Amino acid sequence: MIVAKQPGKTLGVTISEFDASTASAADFGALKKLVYTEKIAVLKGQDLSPAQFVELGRNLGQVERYYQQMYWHPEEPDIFVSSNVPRNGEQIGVPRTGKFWHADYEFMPNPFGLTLIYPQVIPKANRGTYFIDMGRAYEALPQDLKDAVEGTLCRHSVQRYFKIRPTDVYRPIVDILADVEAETPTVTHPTVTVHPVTGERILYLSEGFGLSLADDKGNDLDDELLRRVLEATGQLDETFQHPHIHLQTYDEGDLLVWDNRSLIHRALHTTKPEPTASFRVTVHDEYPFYEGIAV
Ligand code: 7UC
Ligand code: FE
Repeated sequence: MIVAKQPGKTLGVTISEFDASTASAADFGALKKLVYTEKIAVLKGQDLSPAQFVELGRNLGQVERYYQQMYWHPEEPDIFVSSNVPRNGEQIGVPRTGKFWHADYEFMPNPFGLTLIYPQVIPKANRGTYFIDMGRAYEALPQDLKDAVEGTLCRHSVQRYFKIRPTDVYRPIVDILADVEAETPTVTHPTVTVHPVTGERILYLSEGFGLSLADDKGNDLDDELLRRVLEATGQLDETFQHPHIHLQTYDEGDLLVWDNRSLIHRALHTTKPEPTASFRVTVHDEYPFYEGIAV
């Protein structure tokens, strides 16, 4: 495997000549190490079937299947499908996913450490993923904000971005919200987590799933603090020019593996819906999601 920096980018490396079918355990270990330190690894020139993509995930750890069936690939349920391209005239997966700042499974009690994205249909314009490294964003916080979030907790829920299903039509929205809270109750994680491999301190919150901050006893903190932290990290910049924001674009054959502990991301979808489809596999590696997590 040949590793190179991404020209003009402060985040991520490209890896050429990584063949998942012949890679050794040591190769998969080396790939994971790069993901922890460089945050994004772009495997170039991949040509994998859905089953081979899942197999690649299994070689990195325990694959986590998405909790909602409507996202599943029809033949490989361990693949989450984001697509607006019908297959045999039918929708597969869900269109326009992830168009908001978030970490994957941030609203779950035990999120996974690794996300793999394998774009299948890449539109010509305006398709990519924005990322913010929340380790660096924490490092860059003004001292008063660092002090203000120290020892606090953040509550997370999928409620604002839960996708209405065909079976939800004509149901009262309050009933749908109650179901969401019953199925995926609001979770609490430390606002500042520690990466189990790199030891970095990470601001673990997002505009999409972060609901509120609380002190260590669970008392609500002023919403203004959450807003200031979101702003300082670049998540409120709708022009996407904030220095913390990295845009990852895709070439045919790219397969991304990223550090879901320290990166938040946001899909860039075309305003005019060009055909676009991507497959996702998510993996628990051998480390806890953050130091001290109760699982
Ligand atoms: O449809 C979506 O945007 C999916 C989102 C609510 N969850 C992705 C995840 O892994 O947290
Ligand atoms: Fe996502």
